[in-house]
Amino acid sequence: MLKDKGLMIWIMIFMLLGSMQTIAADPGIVLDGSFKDWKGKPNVSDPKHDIKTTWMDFLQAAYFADEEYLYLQVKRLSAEKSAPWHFNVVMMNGVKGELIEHYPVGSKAVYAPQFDIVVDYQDNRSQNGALVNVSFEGELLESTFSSDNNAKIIEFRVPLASVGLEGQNKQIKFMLKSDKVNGIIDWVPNGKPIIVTTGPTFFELTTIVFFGFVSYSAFIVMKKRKKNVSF
Ligand SMILES: [Ca+2]
Ligand SMILES: [Ca+2]
Repeated sequence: MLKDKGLMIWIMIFMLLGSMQTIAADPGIVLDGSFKDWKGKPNVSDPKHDIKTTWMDFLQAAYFADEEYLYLQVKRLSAEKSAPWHFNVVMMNGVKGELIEHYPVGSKAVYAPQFDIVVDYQDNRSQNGALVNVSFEGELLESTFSSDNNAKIIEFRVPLASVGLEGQNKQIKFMLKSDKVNGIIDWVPNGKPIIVTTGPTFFELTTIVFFGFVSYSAFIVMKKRKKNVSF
């Protein structure tokens, strides 16, 4: 009986350690225009000069998804302060929202909802950085001051609930779509969409595996003890 109590205390200590690990290791992205938090996140590169307008020319997209949001860091070739930078995040497997006709590859139409991203220097031309506005079907959802000094690199997030893809372990398929210039659209990536799976994160998974291991060990110990009862 005393031995079982001791075991219970050990299990509780392990559980506490496990939950502390989850909190300490949360790999969240902060939308602040500082990009250190993107280290180690997956990314897709895009060729330069595949669209004539250099300030619409995507170079790279890094991405990360939790249960609620798809986070993106987007780089372009140059910045243009006289015009807002508009592009779309097309949610290829979105199940909510207006289905818009797209042609990401050749002449085959794809129907998918999209977010509108507008990077705007309005009223802020003398200052460093720019506002990144995220809208869905005309409604402004997020507005964050989250670019580098000349807004060549931005970070933002889109809420997955708008397109019905919120929740854990959901597969998200998306593409970036520039505005059209001389009949050309810069798509990221070229060809198939980016696929990312929503949380739990690697760290949460580690904790779950850890818990599983602890529970299993405890179970084995209990079993052995029950077998060895001799007092
Ligand atoms: Ca950041
Ligand atoms: Ca490009």
